[in-house]
Amino acid sequence: MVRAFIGLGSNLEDSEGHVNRAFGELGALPLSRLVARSSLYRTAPVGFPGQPDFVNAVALLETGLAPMALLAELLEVERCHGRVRGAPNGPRTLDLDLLFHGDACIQQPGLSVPHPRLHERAFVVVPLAEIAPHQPIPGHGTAGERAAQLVPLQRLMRA
Ligand code: PH2
Ligand code: MG
Ligand code: MG
Repeated sequence: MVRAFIGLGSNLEDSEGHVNRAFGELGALPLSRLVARSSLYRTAPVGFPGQPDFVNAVALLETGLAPMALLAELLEVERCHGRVRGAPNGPRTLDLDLLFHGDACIQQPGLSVPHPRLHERAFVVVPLAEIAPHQPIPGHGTAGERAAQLVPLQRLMRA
């Protein structure tokens, strides 16, 4: 079993509902248990302006799924939430990003772990730091240290 962190994001339809349901679905994945969930955060869109604000959060799973098997499960959960792949960084009903899978370092088509841009994204680092302040972000100290360097986020709902 390894600890896997998943970033959740939604900015279409009932975003809070999509993210809250996704926590339950992550915990029900094969060989997996939901260990922690962050609060929900309301965040301004990054990288593609003019779209609705996001609801973001981070989940910690304990899982026996290998990285590619877990990725396939995440894509299937996204699909069940009506995810349609449009513009990169564009609006979505549900985005589930594999941030860390134990201490695996993976560069494969369709999967880069640790997630390559996570250290610059407050919408990932701040909820990650809430549930795992000591989690290392390679090259950037711990999640707690990195969060202190980024803008604070508006907490929408406590876990
Ligand atoms: N996801 C993106 C691009 N921009 N901005 C916010 N605030 N939250 C996101 O989850 C997000 C984003 C690509 O996945
Ligand atoms: Mg994403
Ligand atoms: Mg994604």
